[in-house]
Amino acid sequence: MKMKKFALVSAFALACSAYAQQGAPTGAAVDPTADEQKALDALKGKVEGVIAWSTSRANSHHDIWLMNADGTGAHALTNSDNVDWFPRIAPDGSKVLFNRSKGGWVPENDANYPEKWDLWVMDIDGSNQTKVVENATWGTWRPDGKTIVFSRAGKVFTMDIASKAETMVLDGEKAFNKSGVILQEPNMSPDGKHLAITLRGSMRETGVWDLEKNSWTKSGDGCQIDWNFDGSKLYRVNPTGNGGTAAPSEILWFSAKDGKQVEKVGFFGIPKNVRLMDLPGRRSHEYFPRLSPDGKWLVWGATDKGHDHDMFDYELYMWKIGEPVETAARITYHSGNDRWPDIWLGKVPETAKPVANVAEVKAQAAAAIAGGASDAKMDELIKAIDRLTDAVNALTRTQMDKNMAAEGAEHIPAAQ
Ligand SMILES: [Ca+2]
Ligand SMILES: [Ca+2]
Repeated sequence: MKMKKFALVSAFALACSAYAQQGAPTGAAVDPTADEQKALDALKGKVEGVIAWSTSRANSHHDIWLMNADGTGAHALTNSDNVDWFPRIAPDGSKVLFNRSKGGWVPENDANYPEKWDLWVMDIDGSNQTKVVENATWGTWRPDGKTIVFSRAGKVFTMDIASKAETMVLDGEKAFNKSGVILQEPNMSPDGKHLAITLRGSMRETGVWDLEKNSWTKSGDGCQIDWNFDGSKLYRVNPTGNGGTAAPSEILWFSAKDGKQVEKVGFFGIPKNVRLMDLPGRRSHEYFPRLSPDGKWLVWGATDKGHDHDMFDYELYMWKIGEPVETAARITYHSGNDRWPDIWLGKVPETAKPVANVAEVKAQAAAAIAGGASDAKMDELIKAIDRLTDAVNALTRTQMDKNMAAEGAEHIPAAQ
């Protein structure tokens, strides 16, 4: 009897833990504090562009969403049972490349298993979702917008999108003469000569691989190492600084010369000039740093508690580099998971202007009427309704054209 009870309890525990792993919390919208609202208001009109990111707010399996770079106009681009994340906006702003799980819930911890993921591309309005690479993760664009770079566990490839021709550019096990090396988030320098890589698996560090000299320059610990727009800077997450309730975390940046990091982080600590962002206060567990294409803005995600990239309540921030830290504006207000922002500056191509989702606007309107809403939310709502009205007008015009054509077709024979 005891054994039976034990087996039952074990089965229940197993079922619970399996259930707990099936997705991220969807959470609920929250209001800005007075200080947050002030920083958000100050951001308005200062930056034109869009931010794509991955969120669980409407779907525990994460969709890709898009918003204006000042935090307004947030709306979903994807809506699938698969996990969609790591969006990267094309250099011309017309498309988004992203990771999609092959089936249902797959945690970000499994990014090192390429057999669980494919790379997809869609237009910036969410249309034309197309699979571009099988069994791959960490897809990024080359500056020409015609080639992508991606990872398959221990190997890095480039692929010409038109011909689908793949070229292996780095084999981690051979390069480091070590089995089980994982090449995570390989970011190619703008000149194509270097790869900034986060090593995982049997090695654990960040650094730069020189593709011509076949040599490695270690950056340090941490993860998510990447280049600025002209390759003159490297930036990454480091396990130091304030950290919310989880491990310490801050964003560092370094000068880069010939692909090599100039300032060193080590025994003597961290030079002051390489500290880029370490928010004061609780929400300081920073990850997913991304510099804008002009190098002037930093967007990132941070939690005030917990660490898991795809489960905890990360919120996104925008900051104009060099301005006082108080001007860092929180641009998402939702207790669901918000991760991996990418920023593109400019005016989104007119033909691909995002249209608000009807159900989303309806829900927002109902919530605003029921509970009152902040000015920022009302602004967002009004803009969403405007976009919806435009879309309905366009549809009505199309239908009127069709009706007139149909009537014309009937009237012509009648008049004869
Ligand atoms: Ca921090
Ligand atoms: Ca959040």
